[in-house]
Amino acid sequence: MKLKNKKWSLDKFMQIREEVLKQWDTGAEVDLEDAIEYHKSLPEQKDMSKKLIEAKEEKITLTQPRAGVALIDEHVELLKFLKEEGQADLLPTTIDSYTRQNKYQEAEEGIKQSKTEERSMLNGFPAVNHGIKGCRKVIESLDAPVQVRHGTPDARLLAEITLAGGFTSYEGGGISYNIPYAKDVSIEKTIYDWQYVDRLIGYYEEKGISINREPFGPLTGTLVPPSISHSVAIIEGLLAAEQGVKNITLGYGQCGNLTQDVAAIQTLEELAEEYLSEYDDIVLTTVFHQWMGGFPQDESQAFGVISWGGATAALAQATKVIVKTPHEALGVPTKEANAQGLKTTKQVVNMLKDQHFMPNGVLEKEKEMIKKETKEILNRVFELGKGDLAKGTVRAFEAGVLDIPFAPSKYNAGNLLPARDNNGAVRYLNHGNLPFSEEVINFNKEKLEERGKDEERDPSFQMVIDDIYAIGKGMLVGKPRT
Ligand code: 8ZB
Repeated sequence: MKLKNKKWSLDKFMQIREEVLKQWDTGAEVDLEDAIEYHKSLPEQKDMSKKLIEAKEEKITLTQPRAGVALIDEHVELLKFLKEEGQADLLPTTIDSYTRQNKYQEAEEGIKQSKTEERSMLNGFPAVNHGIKGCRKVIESLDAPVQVRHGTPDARLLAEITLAGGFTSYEGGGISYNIPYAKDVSIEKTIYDWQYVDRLIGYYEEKGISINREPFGPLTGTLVPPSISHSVAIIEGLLAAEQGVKNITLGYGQCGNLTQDVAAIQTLEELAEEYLSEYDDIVLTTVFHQWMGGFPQDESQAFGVISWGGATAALAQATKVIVKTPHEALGVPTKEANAQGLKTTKQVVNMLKDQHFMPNGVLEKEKEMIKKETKEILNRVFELGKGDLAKGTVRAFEAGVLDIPFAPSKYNAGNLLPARDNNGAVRYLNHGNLPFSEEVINFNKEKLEERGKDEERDPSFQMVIDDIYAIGKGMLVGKPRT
């Protein structure tokens, strides 16, 4: 395996870059020196890294939606509305599915059709096709930092164009944008391709431009135990830091139990600080994702789910919260529905900003177990790589030491079975090949037995199924009698 966790030389980066920029004709427009100058000319309020550092210092939780449409003017109008009407603190640009699969010809067709039909025929903004000029028009029209949000296994050209276009934050990673999104792309390839993205951002950083990087925390979004998503987030944070990235936001998707979710955000930051301490000048922040699983169709019920996510994010003191909309069960939301989700969240976050979740025995125990589980996983990953995290990650997926529930990728073992305990916290019903100690195994087992007793059934796969469908029925835990 030639993959290794070592900062790429500028020569190696520049050599591969030549090929990357040829993947679509807008690649030829990218000039790094011009891009650096452009970023230097942007006002401070468009700088994601700065905004996040301020929020972390002030201990406030910023709101951010998801949004993207096919055409530039309509996209600007949408984002302006979310900022003004929805009071969004940070803005996104969600990229369309063709671009995520590097199908730029199809994206071009989508742009043409959107113009004739006078409505968006793509489920996001095709940034590669719009090129640097198109991206800069978006950035210049808005008065907030804008992040690229996507789901792209090979996101190299997209990064070149959007960063040169003035975006100041880039989501994704070699694991988090592969295993939940692709069926047959190897983890070795995506880690390599994301080293390129991180090296590009490392280059900007060397020139004084700090681009924020955010691994995609929630993974498959349903019943992902915190120690799984923490392991992936910390690995991607470390791989990014090695390539010179400095401003890192690690994410976690709401599981639904308040204590577990607060413990998860706190341990994510504490663990990451520990693991990343070998790198200088890293700034770490956190992002809490409102409920990423199935949503109730009913809009009032959806607002309940959204509010609970907002409340948890605020009590956990996450640096930002990614907001859902009352249209979640239906597909891409209207701008009005998107603003409603934002305003609901802002209301709750504001009401809770002076309240903290007080440490208590239960929170401390939860934190202790998340840390233990995560460290047991990461220790084995390092061992498998003989100290090299990139190699270790590839081997860990082969061995099922890293395993993400409900993922489509054939490079994922898929042996894990998570289920909720009696309080709704996500536990390991079956830990597959995860390298857990007796203590961790027994802790999870006892928690699930407690639920089994209450429900007069043995913990089994039926619980997993019931839990997946519970929220659609208005519940968190899939209890048979409710
Ligand atoms: C992994 C992210 C899934 C979430 C939302 C989905 C879901 C996707 C768009 C969007 C607004 C878009 N999402 N594309 N929301 N505009 N173009 O991302 O609804 O919540």
